[in-house]
Amino acid sequence: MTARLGSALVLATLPASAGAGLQSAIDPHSPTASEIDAIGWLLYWGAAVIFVLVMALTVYSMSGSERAGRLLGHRRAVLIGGLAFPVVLLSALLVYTLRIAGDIVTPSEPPALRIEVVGEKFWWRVNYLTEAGHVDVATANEIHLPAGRLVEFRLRTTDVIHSFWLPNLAGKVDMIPGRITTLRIRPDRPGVWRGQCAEYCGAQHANMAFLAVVETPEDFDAWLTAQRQPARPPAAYSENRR
Ligand SMILES: [Cu+2]
Repeated sequence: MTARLGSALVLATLPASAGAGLQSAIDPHSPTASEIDAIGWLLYWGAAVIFVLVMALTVYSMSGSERAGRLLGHRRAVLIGGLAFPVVLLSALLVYTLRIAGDIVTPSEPPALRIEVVGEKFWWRVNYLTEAGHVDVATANEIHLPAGRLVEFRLRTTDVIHSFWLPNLAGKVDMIPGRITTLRIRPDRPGVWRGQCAEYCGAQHANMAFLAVVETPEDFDAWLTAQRQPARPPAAYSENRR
């Protein structure tokens, strides 16, 4: 019990920077991920304040003081604390989160690039699309993105439900058989982040991970051009054939 309380206290005092990492929702690197991060911290601190308040009132109610009994046992206290307060607070939170969800889903401008990601058992097929929607270049388990550019992901699956989750850059979006879901991401700077399938999809689900490599737009264009070239056999292979 003491150990659990100790680790809870350590968690509570961690600075926000402690979450910095390869795969972390509290180390956001896109406007969308920053908004989700802000909702997370608001809920975390809001819940912490309400918890402390409720515990303080509980202790006060058990103190045996007559005044506490009069105040907390009054009908008005029950109506305000038990009904009005949660209704007002939860309604405000609903409006706030719906507004952010609207910002995330509604495109503010046309995307600079469209990428189709197909969930397969148990890997990720990544198709870079031309303006006409044809496959330009395809990769597996690695997604290259240009920093500062808005990218639209078209997410689909060929088998079961998977969930595309790249926490440093966006929230998770399900890939549902027979449907195409979309997600828009504007990575803020070059870097490498890790994503994974967030919906149990079978025995190898835990191995269904990918890397997102965010590069400067120039490096990204060079990478895309190189990918369009026919694959060359490795040097060792050509030597063996000689
Ligand atoms: Cu999966």
